[in-house]
Amino acid sequence: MYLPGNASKARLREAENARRNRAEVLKALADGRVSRRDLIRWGLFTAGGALALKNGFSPFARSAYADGIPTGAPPSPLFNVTEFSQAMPRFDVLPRFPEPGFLNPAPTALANTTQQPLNAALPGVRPGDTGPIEGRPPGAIWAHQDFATLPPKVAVEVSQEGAKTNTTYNPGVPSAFNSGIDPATPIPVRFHPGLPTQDPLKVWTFNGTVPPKLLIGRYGEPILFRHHNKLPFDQTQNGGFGRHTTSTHEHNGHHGAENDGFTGAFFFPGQFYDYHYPIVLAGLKTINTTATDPMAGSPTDAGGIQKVPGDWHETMSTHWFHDHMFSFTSQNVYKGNAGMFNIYSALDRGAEDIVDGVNLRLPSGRASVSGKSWGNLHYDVNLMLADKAWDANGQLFFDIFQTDGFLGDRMTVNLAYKPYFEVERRKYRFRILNGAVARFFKLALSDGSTMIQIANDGNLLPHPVPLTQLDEQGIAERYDIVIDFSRYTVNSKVWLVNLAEHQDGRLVHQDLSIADALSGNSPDPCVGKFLEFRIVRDPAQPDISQVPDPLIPNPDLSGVPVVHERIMEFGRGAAQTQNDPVTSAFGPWGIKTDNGSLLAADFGRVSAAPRFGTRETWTLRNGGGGWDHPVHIHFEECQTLARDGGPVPPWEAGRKDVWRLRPGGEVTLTLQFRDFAGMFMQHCHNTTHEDNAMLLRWEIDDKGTPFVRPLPTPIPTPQGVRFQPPDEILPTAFQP
Ligand SMILES: [Cu+2]
Repeated sequence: MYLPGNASKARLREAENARRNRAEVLKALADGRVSRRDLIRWGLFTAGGALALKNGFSPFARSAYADGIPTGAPPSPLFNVTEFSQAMPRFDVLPRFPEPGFLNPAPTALANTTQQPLNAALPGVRPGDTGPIEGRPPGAIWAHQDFATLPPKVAVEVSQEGAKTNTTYNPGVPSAFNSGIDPATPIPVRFHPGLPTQDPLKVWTFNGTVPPKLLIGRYGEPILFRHHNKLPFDQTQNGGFGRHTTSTHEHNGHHGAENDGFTGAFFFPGQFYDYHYPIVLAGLKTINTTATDPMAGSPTDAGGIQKVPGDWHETMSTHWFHDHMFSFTSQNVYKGNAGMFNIYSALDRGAEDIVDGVNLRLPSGRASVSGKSWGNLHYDVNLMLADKAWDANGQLFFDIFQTDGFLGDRMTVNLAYKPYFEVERRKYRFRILNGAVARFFKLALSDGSTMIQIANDGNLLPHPVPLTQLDEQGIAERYDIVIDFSRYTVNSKVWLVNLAEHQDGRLVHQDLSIADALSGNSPDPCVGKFLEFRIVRDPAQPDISQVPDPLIPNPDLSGVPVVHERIMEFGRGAAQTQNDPVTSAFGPWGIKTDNGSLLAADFGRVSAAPRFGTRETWTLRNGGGGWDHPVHIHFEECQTLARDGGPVPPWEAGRKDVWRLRPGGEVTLTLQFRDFAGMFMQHCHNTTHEDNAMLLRWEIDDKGTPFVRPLPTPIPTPQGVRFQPPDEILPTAFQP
């Protein structure tokens, strides 16, 4: 896909011209000046949605300069920057404030529909129009569920905005634990100090700044996450890609759908959206309802445990949050709309020196040193992996015409190009997020030594799993691992290495050996070393952290009957049965539900509607062998029952929310529908596939008043959200 840096000048020029041409068309498409139908008519897209093989346009068309070789894309210029020459910044911890009292206006159970004048640059706005200050759909169905019983105690206020310099960086640790970075030094948005600063229209992040943001929370302490949209009012002011509307998904929160970032519940520049994250253990309304189980708890500031209702086996640890804008998720997440969320519990305390028989004492830091009884980050490090590309000017570049899945050619960790990170000779926990658009990773240490996987997606595993290579990690999957650096000497180095070689965004082409990945011979520039660990000193105190076994056993579902089974098959060549201009997407990708037709996404279509309070079994099947799909189910952590009809490997044996189906593969899982209700989603988390229509809506809507069967579809406009009946209800949606 990407040409090597030593390709001939003619070929590089040819590839750059093709890329410019694609960028022109993408800009026109993003501006709304042309439609996908126009592109098909012009012969640039095939009817199936693939990029036509036109010379001078497609990176896959044959080069005029080399027989049988694709044009390719020009490599992202490095401006003489070398790898491992910048420190990796830790995440930027979002400030937390006591609520009520902080947010103005105060958050409300129903959406705040106070009117404001609208900016005339917003789409469809006439002079004098007004619209609501909050973009959340109005009325009882989209009210915060259990807002009175689980009122917000903490306020976090963020904005979506264009790139600007960070003058308030808070890594949450002293600079000795952040490779010596002085947080008082202003940080412009750039992938390396030697690379150009990003234009405000090219990169849109939380608060407009880097490093990426870390939300800190604990059970029993609901957070009101107020998200302001400060993106340009004019949707053509997008630097060539990205949509100025957004919907924020807290992946994988157990809460009402009004807080889930439903793809059709997006909001406009000038508005905010209040997301209420109750942070509760699943089962809170049926299990341990009086909060007597000592294992089900939240860390108190005094170092003790405040008991909470629910099933402690449902405790979660590592989430992330990101844009879920219908048809624009890949562009918006790639542009910077992604953060991480660490959730602390009695079990996963973030204080390794608290010994009470409940705390697992995972690597984090000592309360007795920091004075913080929970949430210590000294030895608990978030890593967001993402492949990026930039143009000849060093500005972020995206290519929607790679409908197989967009691949970048430069590896970043926490949005820094191939950085280093200083560590002590002791155990560390790394919470690794695959934040790519379409790339899978497969990680190993350069010396082939052992890592211990302790969590998969948001959840600690039943047992820790020692591995010399992690499994392939799909987009949106989180792997928490522990690395013990005490086996290295001070001043030595070891690297994290990516073994998964891609040729395109369809699937991993091959998993290389560590030696082959390190050889530099792979044509994929994102294979090989990408993060350098520098072992710089002994720890000031002995390492008393632990990796106990067991960690968190799976919830026992033996007493919960399975009332229904569903099959979702993911494939290419989908049909769109709807003409709804707002809710329907086009593209080659789709989902077949219960052996029906392969359908392209329509968020007005109800594909499944399980009954509140029940349990079902779903089989997710890959309809083809030439693709992999990391499929995400919102809302409820699922237990994987089988992979390809056989046993589940130990690193997938816990609860999960994303499954790689693998080519021709399938997984069977079981999930419950409880505590909250509303409309949720299931989709491929290769966000290129998702945006090109591999997404469906499912809902829990028979909870009683105010829910109705089926739920009306929200249609956001700057003047307010209107509702319409579902476009379609699949025949098996409400069965039995
Ligand atoms: Cu996919």
